[in-house]
Amino acid sequence: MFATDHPAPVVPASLCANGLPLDLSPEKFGFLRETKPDEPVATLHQRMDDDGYLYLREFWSRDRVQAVRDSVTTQLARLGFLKPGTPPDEACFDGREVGRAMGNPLDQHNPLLRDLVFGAKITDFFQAFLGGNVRHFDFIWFRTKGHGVGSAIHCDLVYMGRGTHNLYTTWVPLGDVTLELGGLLVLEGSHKKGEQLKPYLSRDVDDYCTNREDAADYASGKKWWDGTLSKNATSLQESLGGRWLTSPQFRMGDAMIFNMTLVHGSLDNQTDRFRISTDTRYQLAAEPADERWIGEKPPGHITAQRRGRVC
Ligand SMILES: O=C(O)CCC(=O)C(=O)O
Ligand SMILES: [Fe+2]
Repeated sequence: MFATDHPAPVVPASLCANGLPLDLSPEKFGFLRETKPDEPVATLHQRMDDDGYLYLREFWSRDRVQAVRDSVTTQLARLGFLKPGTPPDEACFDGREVGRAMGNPLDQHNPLLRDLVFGAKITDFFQAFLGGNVRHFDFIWFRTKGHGVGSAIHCDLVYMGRGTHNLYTTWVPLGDVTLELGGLLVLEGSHKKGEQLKPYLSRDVDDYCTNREDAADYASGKKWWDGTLSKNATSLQESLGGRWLTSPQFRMGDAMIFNMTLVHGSLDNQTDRFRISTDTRYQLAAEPADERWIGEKPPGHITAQRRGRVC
C-alpha cells in the first residue's frame, strides 16, 4: 500500500542551497507535480508547457536501477571514494569529492548505465513526446555529491545551447534521495521568465566578448564563466517568484525530465553518504546537436570550443 511504502514526508527543520537556508513556508517551498509516463502525449506537452518539467515516478523498474547503482558504487569503492569497511551500497562519503561533470572519473561507457539512460524505454518515450526520431548527447553527466553544498543554480541552456533548443534533460536518481541527501531543486514557473532571464539565457559558458579587456584570458582558457545564475536561492526567488520545488523523496526508477530554461540546482547534502544521479540529454535527430557533447569522447568545455563575439 502506498501509505505504508512511502510515509508522508517529514521536512527537516532546515534545507539549504549553496549553504543558505531556504524559506520552507508553503508559499515558498513545495513538492513537484507527478506525471504518469503513459499519459497521452497531448497531456505531456501541456504539462511541459505549464511546468517546464515532467516528474515521472516509477519510469523504470527499481531492480534495474539498483543494478546500475551497484555498478557505480562498485566503481566508487574501487577508486577509493567510499569509507573503508562500509558496504558499497551505502555509498558512505569519506571526505573526498569525486569531481564535477567533466572531471568525474566514473565510467562513461558503463553498459548497464547506458542501457538505462539511452535504451529503448527512454528513447521510445522521447520519440513519442518529440514526434520523430530522437538522438541523445553521448556525454553522461555524473553527480556524486558528498556532504556539503549541492549544484549551483542555473539553466542548462548556457552549457549546451549551440544546437537545437528543443532539447530535454533527464535527471535520474541512482538511489533513493531523501530531502537530507539533497536532490534536484527547481524554481516553479521559471521556464516562463524568458524576458527577465534574457541576459543570462543569451550567454554560453564557452562564449566570450571580444570587445572586453579580458577577452584574451577567456580565449586562452585562463578565465571561464561557470554558468551560475545565482548563489542565493532566496533572493533569486524574490525577483522571479515561484516556490522552490523538489520531491519528498526521489526514488530509484523515477525520471525527472525538464527543458533548457527551467531554473534549477540541488539541495545541499546534510548526510555522510553520497547522493548519486546522472543527467542526460535528448532531442530530435533531424535537428542540429551541440557538438561539445557528441562523439566517442565528447570534447565538452575545452578551450578549443571558445568562441568570441561582440557583446
Ligand atoms: O544533480 C544535480 O546536482 C544537478 C543536476 C542538473 O543540473 C541537471 O540535471 O541538469
Ligand atoms: Fe542542470
